[in-house]
Amino acid sequence: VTGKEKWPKGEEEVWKAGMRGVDKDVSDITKSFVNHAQTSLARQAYNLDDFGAYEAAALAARDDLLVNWNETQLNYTRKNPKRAYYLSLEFLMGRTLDNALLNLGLKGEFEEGVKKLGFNMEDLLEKERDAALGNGGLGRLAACYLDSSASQEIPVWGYGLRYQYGIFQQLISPEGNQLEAPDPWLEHQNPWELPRLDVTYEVRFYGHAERSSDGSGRANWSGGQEVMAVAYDVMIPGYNTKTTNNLRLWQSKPKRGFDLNSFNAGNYEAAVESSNSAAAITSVLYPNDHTSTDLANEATVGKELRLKQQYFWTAASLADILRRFKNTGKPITDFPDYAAIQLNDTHPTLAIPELMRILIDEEELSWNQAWQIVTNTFFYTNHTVLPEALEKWAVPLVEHVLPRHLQIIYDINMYFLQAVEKKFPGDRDRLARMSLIEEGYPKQVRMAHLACIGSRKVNGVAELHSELVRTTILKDFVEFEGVSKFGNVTNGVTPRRWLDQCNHELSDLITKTLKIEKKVWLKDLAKLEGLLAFTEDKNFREQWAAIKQRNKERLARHVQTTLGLTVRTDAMFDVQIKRLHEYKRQTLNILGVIHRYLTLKSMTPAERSKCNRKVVFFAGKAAPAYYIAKLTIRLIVNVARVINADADTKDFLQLYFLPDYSVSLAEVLIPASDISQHISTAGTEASGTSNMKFCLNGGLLLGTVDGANIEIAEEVGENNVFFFGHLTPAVEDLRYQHAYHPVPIEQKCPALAKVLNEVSAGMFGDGGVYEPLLNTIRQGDYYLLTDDFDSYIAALAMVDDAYLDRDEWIKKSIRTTAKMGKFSSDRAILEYAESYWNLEQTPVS
Ligand code: T68
Repeated sequence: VTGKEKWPKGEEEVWKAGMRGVDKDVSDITKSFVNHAQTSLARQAYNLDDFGAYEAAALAARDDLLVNWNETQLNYTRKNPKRAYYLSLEFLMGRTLDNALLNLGLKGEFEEGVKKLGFNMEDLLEKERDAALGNGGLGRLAACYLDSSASQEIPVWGYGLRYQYGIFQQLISPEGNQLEAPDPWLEHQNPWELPRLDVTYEVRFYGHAERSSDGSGRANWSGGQEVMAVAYDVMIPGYNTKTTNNLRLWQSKPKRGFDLNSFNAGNYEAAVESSNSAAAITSVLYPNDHTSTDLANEATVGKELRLKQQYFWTAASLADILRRFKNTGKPITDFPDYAAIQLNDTHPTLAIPELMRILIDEEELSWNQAWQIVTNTFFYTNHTVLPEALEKWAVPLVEHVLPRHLQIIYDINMYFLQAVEKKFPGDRDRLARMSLIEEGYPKQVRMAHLACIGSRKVNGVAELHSELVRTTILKDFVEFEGVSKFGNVTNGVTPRRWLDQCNHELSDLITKTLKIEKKVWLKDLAKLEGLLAFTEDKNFREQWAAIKQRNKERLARHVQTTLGLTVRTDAMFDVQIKRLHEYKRQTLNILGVIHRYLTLKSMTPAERSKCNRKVVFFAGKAAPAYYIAKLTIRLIVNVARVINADADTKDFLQLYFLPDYSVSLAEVLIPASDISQHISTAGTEASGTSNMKFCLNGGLLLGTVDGANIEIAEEVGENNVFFFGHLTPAVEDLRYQHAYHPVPIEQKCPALAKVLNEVSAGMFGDGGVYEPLLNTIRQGDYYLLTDDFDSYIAALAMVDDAYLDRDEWIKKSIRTTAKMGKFSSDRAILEYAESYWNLEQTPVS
């Protein structure tokens, strides 16, 4: 298809007369809305409630998206540019309607339209459920990158899984325990997806792999279970452009409905068994982040299902990518010139042996030809250096589920170790360290090593993290392959969702102040720097502060309506929201809160009256099997109960744990924060992305010298952030001290000892319950709370001091937002496109 060809079928005029464009007028929009209410939803003015109205608005918007989506895909087919494929097991999209209307440029028109029909847009937006197909930062990053790819007109497709159940819904029991409930997000029809029931692939599991005896290295893999992958497409509109990219999610279904033999024999359970097992593959998102499958304490069947998810998804995605490539008629050796495949962490690493399998067994290429193609196609992003989070798969399990792939992995390993041996003769330790197979019972496949050697380039997600990748987990690989393969792309966030949508008042003020059109600066975020010229403008500062205040009131209303609790808004809002994990040190924060409480209690009323008022918010989910993380939630909830009820202190300190953290909750919390906490043990948080979101919204940052905090401080200046704690190079020594020369806490950190003792003694309910949590600090203290506690408390005091000078605080807030240009995901995605994938912007013409 070139664009110059003759009209393919029928009469061009008749076709064209039937085609619609994007509805731009309010009257077209209301018409489309009413049409959908009437014919898609079978409702009218008499029985259309807010949820139905949301659905009608969504269907109207969807029609507009589809117009652009069709044009974009046709444009790509015609121009056939090189494309990138972003393989991610998680896409944490949140809600879609508001973003779709923003990107289409139709927010105002839709608002006006639904108003004419008797609805309020804000209420309708609230009716949409989050698409929560992710755990945390990694999944949300994927969503931001899709938004930026489309906005920057870069041909990127996402590939993921269509889970029936996303991340669990978090409930908090009266005792303060996290309970998990299913998230049936597909209960209602999902207007944002397009089922492609005709786009299907067969995926095989188990069976036998027999190597051919002709010396070709090929093998025949047969038998086992065959499952179908069905495509569901999600439209990804760019901001202020026609470009609307695609996210393809795979759903599993049985190859045959049911087993007729068993059915006819009257054995109905056996008849549907295989179809149940096929459907199970995409039924649920795994809720473990940063936890190896071992540590998550899963039964063997659980691990097998996760492995099957990974293979199912990579096999279907690769088959689809190859089919698209083959349609162009180019020789297979050209594949890397037309496709770059980005591996979002090691989860899609099976794509490497899978592509080898296809090229060798099906395309009949030689090993070297195949390896050449593979290593020019893949790119690998690492998101963690925590040893326990590096993915490994037991060899016997891989052999059972994917017998041919295990053969290929062993062959890759053999050729690889031969090359290492050649470069470093006789260095057996090195071979053992670098091998794809870790010795032990059972042996395990090291997925990060496989991803590394099978990729063209490897990157970390912030400067410090990328340096740690080069000097720790992949050090040997840098020595073997050269440092130029190992780069950095600092993460970014989309300013559309994380500034304009979640904080439109601030966005409007910025537009008015800079006198630059919103559609310009939202795609060129460095323009925010222009705000620096206004820090001395009193009137501007007042408007800035007033918006922050209204955002706090919006959050307070949200807490009032959802939890029935009254939050005071004449206080500093201090927020820590992220997955619960020991390395992120929510424990440090809650112990700091207790310390503040004890200090307030010890004061006279007169002394107290000079203190800052402060409200502390926590939110985040713990992996269901992560006992210590769940205990931390319980402690926070019970400390909140005591503190919020204490008449002496409650005017000065309030504490809330907001249940069921989500993208939508983040959109309310982030704009309301005065200070947010990013306090991981140095060297453990790869990047963090919420730190960027808070700062973009004028919240100041309290953090350790870790991840992207460092680059944020470089941008905004160290006097505008609050840093504390030991630095990365000290961590190893400190851990050694804890292990071999422990000093009692009473001696090392009396302030912390006092806090721990109060918890043990039952100040927040049965102290015994918390002993396992407190013991992680008393014994071993792997995350160095006793080392950082004093400097943490000192940093909190500096935050208090700074907040007392409100005018200076507002200036810091403005300076922070002004210097956030670097952290747009547009910048990040352009770096990937230029320095990694070698892609060009391909606007719809
Ligand atoms: C996060 N990783 C990093 N992992 O922790 C964070 N892991 O520093 C970084 O900013 C972010 O990635 C984006 O780069 C994760 O979120 C997971 O969620 C995860 C999920 C499954 C298995 C392992």
